Amino acid sequence: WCVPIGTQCLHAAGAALAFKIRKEPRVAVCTIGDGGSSKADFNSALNVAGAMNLPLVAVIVNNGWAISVPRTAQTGAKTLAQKGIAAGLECLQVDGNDLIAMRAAMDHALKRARHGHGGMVIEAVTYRLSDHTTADDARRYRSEQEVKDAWEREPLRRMKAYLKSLNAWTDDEEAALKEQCIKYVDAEVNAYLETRAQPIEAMFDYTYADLPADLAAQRNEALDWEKRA
Ligand SMILES: Cc1ncc(C[n+]2csc(CCOP(=O)(O)OP(=O)(O)O)c2C)c(N)n1
Ligand SMILES: [Mg+2]
Repeated sequence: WCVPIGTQCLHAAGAALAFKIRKEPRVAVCTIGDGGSSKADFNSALNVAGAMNLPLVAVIVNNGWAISVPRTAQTGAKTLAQKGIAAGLECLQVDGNDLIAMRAAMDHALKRARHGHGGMVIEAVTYRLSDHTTADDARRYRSEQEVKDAWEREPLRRMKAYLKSLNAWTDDEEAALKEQCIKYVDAEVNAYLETRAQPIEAMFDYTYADLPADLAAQRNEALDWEKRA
């Protein structure tokens, strides 16, 4: 999980290369946003996956927006899936709000890659229903209507309607599941809130086997500062 967008694709390509060298029947999967698919790192990862026939599956979560930049301003490419063509990868654009279609696409991609037939790019077409972050206010750059329309295609609602049409899901089951989810989330949140604060030197302690001299000096300074505080 990386904050610098795109680098995870290179890590995934590296992992895929390791699987190949070790002859392990494993596949590296990375996900990236529509915005991230414009980054050099993403394209480099696809290139090496094609050149070395690596078991890499790149899933582009095309939710229509990269913070305030719309998909239309992101690239001149007609689809994001086609970005894999130049790299020699198989590419597929899927309705990302259709759980069953996504599952089928991933099964296909994983099977191919696991059997040595190479990497694949899957573009999942979906929509970002919320703000990008709590620091964002999406009302400044997109219409309420657009968001309202997207809610009609919201994947969980769609799945629920489908299951109900098959008599495979009831309101009671839904209520029970929601209660179970709320309990689970509350327990995790409470466990997090009870996490002890790390000691000040922790920020120096887990990156280097041998701390470089300048950081060692800063570590001492931090400890002195804490003693004085
Ligand atoms: C290299 C880099 N540049 C800029 C940012 C700031 N940033 C964080 S999220 C984001 C937009 C990402 O959009 P997208 O790839 O479509 O992903 P989404 O959030 O929509 O899933 C940007 C520009 C970053 N984290 N890393
Ligand atoms: Mg996006």
